[in-house]
Amino acid sequence: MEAVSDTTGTRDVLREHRSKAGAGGHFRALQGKCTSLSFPVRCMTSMNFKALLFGLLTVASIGCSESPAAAASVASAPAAHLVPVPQSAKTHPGELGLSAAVKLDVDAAAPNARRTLEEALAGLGIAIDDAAATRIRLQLTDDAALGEEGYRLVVADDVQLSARTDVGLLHAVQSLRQLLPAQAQQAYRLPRVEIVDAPAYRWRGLSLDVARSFLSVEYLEKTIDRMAFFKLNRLHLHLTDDQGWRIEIKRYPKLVEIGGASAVEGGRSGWYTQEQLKHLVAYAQARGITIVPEIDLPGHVQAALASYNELACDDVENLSPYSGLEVGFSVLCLDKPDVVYPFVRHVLEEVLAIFPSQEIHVGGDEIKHPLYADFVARAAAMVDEMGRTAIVWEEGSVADTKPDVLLQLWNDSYDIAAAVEKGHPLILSPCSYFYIDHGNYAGQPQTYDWCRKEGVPLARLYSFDPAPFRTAVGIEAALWTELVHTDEAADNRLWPRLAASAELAWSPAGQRSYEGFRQRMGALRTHLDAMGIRYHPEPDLGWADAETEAAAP
Ligand code: TNX
Repeated sequence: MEAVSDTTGTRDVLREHRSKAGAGGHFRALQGKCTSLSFPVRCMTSMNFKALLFGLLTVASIGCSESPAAAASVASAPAAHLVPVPQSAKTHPGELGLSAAVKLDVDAAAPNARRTLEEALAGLGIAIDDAAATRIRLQLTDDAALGEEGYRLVVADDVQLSARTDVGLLHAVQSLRQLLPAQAQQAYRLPRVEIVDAPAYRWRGLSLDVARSFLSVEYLEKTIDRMAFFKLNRLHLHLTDDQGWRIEIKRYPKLVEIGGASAVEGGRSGWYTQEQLKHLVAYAQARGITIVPEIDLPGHVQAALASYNELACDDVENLSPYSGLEVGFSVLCLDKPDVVYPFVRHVLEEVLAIFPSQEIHVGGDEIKHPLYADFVARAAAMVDEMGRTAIVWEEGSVADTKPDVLLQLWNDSYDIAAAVEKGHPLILSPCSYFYIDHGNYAGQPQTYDWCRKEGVPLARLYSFDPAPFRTAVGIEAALWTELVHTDEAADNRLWPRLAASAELAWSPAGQRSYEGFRQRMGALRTHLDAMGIRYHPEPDLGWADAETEAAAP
């Protein structure tokens, strides 16, 4: 049973769960409350821009064009529609024509940028030919101002992309893709632009819950490609929960044999082999994305308890797999440290051997237990000893951890001030903006509304301001899958909202405006179509005509 709150809710839950105990059965009830109200949240009333939209869409020019004269003179030239909007962009008169072939000149130390560019050109039917008139140059430079991920993109008489790293060049290539059409054409026209760009935040993420309902490796690959197009760089996989355990742990094979075979009711079961996960890690890395694994502990562990009953406190056998929607009822038996901590260590050792990510998520949400803070401190210290840095959900701020432990904020009103004072970096996922299991519009079928009863429409998400969070490292949208059981439904919840989230994390506040985003994103629709995305038919972008079956689970 869940108490639905008003505009920006906290997750007040009375969770009741029935689990079988031997021949009989018992009930456990636990009252949890995600607490306290101190952080101010901007509650925008839902806006309706439909009437304005089509007029605005016709005014197609780059959001940050610097000179009015240049803007006027490029009126007939192709427009630069970029999402996220770059830090700075100057448009110049005229255009650069590209024909059937280009000459490539690529620094050997940028293999990922090269491959991405070659694939993009091949997709457009543009050949690579040393004798071609126009050159595209990818160059590593030592311009410290660009940072690790920044880049310059200049379209003049040829196309010059430069950056300090392969990742920076990858981002430059993605911008070039956005300047080009999505489909092959006879000839191409590029606007003459000079872009200097770098991200506002180093953490630009998506959290995907593959535990409630499984998502295939193929779907994750597609999602990685699409994320890269918008310069997102962290894919957080919520690999374990009550309803399923999705990561093979060789030392504990029953975790996937039993825990991988269940799912939320109506959802998909399944699990990933370690080989598949290593493949995904490499696939993502080649696209500038780090996969961040989460093993949710010490709660949300029914799938683990069902697999290895000795991890539970009760002297029971055959703890059953769980397929309901409740949360907060299962916990590792913290009164048996000799059982629990070796288990946690062994699991983490295998997880770390698969995922090179510096940050490793150990969960820590929605559990009340006298030994909770002790557990979080020990788990975070374990990760630290293994040379990595722990992430825990906001509740973990009660634990005595090193200040470099990252906290992931998810209740808008959680009192995080003391943790910020201690210096903890924050990943921002306040639910009334970034829980995209909530509706694209109020009342969307198969969506939650416990955090915000009007759902999380595109305009609402875009209105978030990360600036007040002094220690924020970035933003992460979260797609929980209790109610998302197909790839189509996942696409519908993710897009276009994930692109808005990418812009908030990448672009400086001074360049952002919802009107500008609507124009630029509206113009990228053909790219989303080309990528096969089953996006929400978002009226604010003029996409209401899009066919969708995705309201279904
Ligand atoms: C809260 S956010 C949860 C998840 C649910 C989600 C549903 C968090 C740390 N816990 O377990 O899936 O709400 O919106």
